[in-house]
Amino acid sequence: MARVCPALGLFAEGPFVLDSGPYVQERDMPDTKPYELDAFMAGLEKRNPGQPEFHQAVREVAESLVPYLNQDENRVYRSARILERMCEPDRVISFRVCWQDDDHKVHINRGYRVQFNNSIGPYKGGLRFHPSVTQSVLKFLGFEQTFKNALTTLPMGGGKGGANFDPKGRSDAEVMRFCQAFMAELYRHIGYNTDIPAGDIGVGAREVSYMFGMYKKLTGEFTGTLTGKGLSFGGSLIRTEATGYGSTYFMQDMLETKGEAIEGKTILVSGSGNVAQYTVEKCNHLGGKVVTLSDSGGFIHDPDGIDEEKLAFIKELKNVRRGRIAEYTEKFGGTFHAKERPWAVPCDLAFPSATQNEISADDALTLVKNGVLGVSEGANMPTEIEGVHVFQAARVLYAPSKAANAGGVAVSGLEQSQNAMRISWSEDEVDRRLRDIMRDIHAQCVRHGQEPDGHVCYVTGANRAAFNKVAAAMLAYGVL
Ligand code: NDP
Ligand code: 2IT
Repeated sequence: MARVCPALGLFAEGPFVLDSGPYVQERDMPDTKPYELDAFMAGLEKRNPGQPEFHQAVREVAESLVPYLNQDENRVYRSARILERMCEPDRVISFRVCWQDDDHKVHINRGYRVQFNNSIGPYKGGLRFHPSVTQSVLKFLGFEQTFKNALTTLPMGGGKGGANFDPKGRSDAEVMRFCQAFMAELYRHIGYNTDIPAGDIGVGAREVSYMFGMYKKLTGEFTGTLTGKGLSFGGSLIRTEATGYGSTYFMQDMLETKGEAIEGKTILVSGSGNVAQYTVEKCNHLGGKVVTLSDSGGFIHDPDGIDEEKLAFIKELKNVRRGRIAEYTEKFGGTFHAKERPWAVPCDLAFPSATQNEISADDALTLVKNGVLGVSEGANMPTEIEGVHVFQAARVLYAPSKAANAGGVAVSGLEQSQNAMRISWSEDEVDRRLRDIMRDIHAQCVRHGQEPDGHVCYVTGANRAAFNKVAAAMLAYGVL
């Protein structure tokens, strides 16, 4: 009887024993037909009609995994249909959110929580409030989150949620009423051992605080069920900074493999929210020069660089006054490019940090033509799949979002640990742990993504490393 080790390869005889007991024998692997990518995707698209973002996220993963799973030593995964199971969320919860605006007008939004996969820990992932939120968007985000969270080395499953609510132009009181109405339904589905939401686009400290307050009131319990909380009620130092810092740390690690550094580099950042702001801050600390930022109205280009003083203005503009990026040029000069993205500005490094599909294949070609060295994705899935192929073909140091932006959820995991222990770590302690986690994710990508000639495909590396971890747990549980 051949024994099969999913992560380590095929052994000579005897059943393969996972860490804790269950084993898989040849007779239990009846169905080991190799995958064919297009047929696999056609099936997925048929089962999930009208969900293009979800299709795109699965395709990017399947491109890395199909050749891997078709290796003979990995037939145990094929037989157990782990990939198919990973593409089906555990459940999708959808609910009505009713609230009144300041003029007493009644509004109805749709709220969701996609609990994607809890094989290696409770569901964990952010909430997005944006008019573009659909089930497809949240399924793509929940699917990605499962892989991302596995890479962090922390025990977190994948989930995502949100609503098609547009916070733009809404008063604090309206945002508060929306958050409370949203939580009045969501609270029954979450908990510190089941599902732990956090922020994402349109959900920052203000919204997490309103939601946490409502959760606490409804349950009568003070637990760490949301992360990204305020520092006086269980939040972690460095959580606000973590995604931007983490994506910059990842770029540092990629550059180091080529004997390069961030110092002296010209850098494009898109977005101007949480992730973008702290990417600029860390790049500045490391001696880089960031020359762009953007919002949905367009981008600003400041060839002199967005230094600390200018960044302080951006933080006040975006986090307090909630104004438009165009205002930057009125104060500091430079140019504003309405309805454009920054990718045609010549640069060494790019940090897309706004939203999905903000880099097309043409944008990627322009970046490559201009000699871009590295791309680190602060946003989730900011590059269209054809753009990913451009970066891969040009052998750019290209970090896909599930590796590059995992620092945010990693520090959320550290916030949960601190809440469970009822202690608070210092800024240095959390930042040191974040740095170590990002280094570890980089090492996992190298281990699983290095090609025979030494080139590292971070897409392959991230997808295979994360798959191995989640798949081992799913295999151990049997057919569920
Ligand atoms: P914020 O809400 O703080 O900022 C979002 C920024 O992106 C704003 O500048 C916004 O501009 C811009 N943006 C949003 N949607 C669009 C759009 N459709 N077109 C153009 N610009 C757009 O969100 P975050 O900074 O938290 O999130 C940014 C990205 O990072 C997202 O992809 C998110 O999923 C990802 N991410 C966030 C993490 C976190 O910890 N916050 C962790 C990991 C990933 P405008 O104000 O005009 O809408
Ligand atoms: O996409 C992401 O990883 C986040 N929005 C952060 C999730 C979290 O739970 O901190």
